[in-house]
Amino acid sequence: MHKNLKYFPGLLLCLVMLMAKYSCAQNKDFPVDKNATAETVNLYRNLKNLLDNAVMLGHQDDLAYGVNWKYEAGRSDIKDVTGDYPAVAGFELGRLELDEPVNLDSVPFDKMQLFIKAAYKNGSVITISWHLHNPLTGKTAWDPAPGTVASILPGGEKNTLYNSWLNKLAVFFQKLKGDNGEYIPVILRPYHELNGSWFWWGKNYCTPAQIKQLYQYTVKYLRDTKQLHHLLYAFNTDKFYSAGEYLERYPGDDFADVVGFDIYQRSGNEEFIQSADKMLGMLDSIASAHYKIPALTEFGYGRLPDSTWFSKVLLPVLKAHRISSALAWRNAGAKKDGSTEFYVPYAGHPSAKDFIAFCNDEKIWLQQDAAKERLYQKR
Ligand code: BMA
Repeated sequence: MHKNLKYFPGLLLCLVMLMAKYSCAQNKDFPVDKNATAETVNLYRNLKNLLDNAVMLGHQDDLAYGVNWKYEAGRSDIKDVTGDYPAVAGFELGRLELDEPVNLDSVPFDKMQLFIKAAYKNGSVITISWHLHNPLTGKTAWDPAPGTVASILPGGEKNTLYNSWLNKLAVFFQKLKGDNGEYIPVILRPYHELNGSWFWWGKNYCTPAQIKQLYQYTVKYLRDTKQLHHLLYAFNTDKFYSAGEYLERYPGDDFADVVGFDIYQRSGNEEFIQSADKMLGMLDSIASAHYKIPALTEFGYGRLPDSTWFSKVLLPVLKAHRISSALAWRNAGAKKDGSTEFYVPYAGHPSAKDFIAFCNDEKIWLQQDAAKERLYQKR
């Protein structure tokens, strides 16, 4: 053997280790779409880098309507109260799959396009949920017919129908462009609250393997078949009690950029503080271990019965953890069924003053704070 050859196996091993380290570092620093647009990669990296500094406050349908108003240009309940818009704008695509002009909460899809463009232009983050109809029964997302998930997977009787629904989503996403023709990045959070059992994709109606396959299939279809490269993907459960439960239906690190959960207060403050604190702690550990962005993907205390809830209950728990954003659910106001729904105060509400104090905390960011960071640009 040539005397130098004896070093060859060692050198080879070093090379393989270096390559593995490099590719791992790249994966940690890159969204699951390796062809993501520059703005999408920048958003992903900036959100990660800001984890120690900020919790971006979000609100579902913020620009569309609030309590006692609908579609008034530039209006927002959060802006009415604080003078600024939220840093995260949440929207919902349910019924786009049915070719309807308005979503399940009566927001016209053409108006939604304009709201998204306005929020992006002002520096906010866009996130979109999808309460899609049940493709097997033709009823709503809340029709939990067993076998629905299996029916839309490849080989299932509704797979072609499901693909046609994804095609419609793709058309909507392709129309989202900024002033320079760049695609507007969107954090899509399909199949949310999947450890609950109220939607047809819930845990009592499909196996972990089936929902993981569906999640992976959906990402691959939008990313690879439809060639959409401006989407980040958020995986999110409802309330959970252990990391094992959280990860039971997780599609894997190659299919999620954001990890989150939804939480609503339904009883006392102490109970909420304890469970939110525990879940945020577990989420932070999971996100760190998997190199993902942790987010509170939905939260709320319906109709705000406690006028100091934001500063006394929510703020301390949020500040105790690393959490990229927190999205308050929608201010629907009076609904057709006679109920009233809202999660952030509107002008004149008894919680308004406390909400201003909450938003004034240096860790809670609204749109102007987010805009200063130029989230879509390279830092
Ligand atoms: C629920 C409620 C419903 C709404 C649905 C989808 O939490 O707000 O009124 O239709 O979300 O947005």
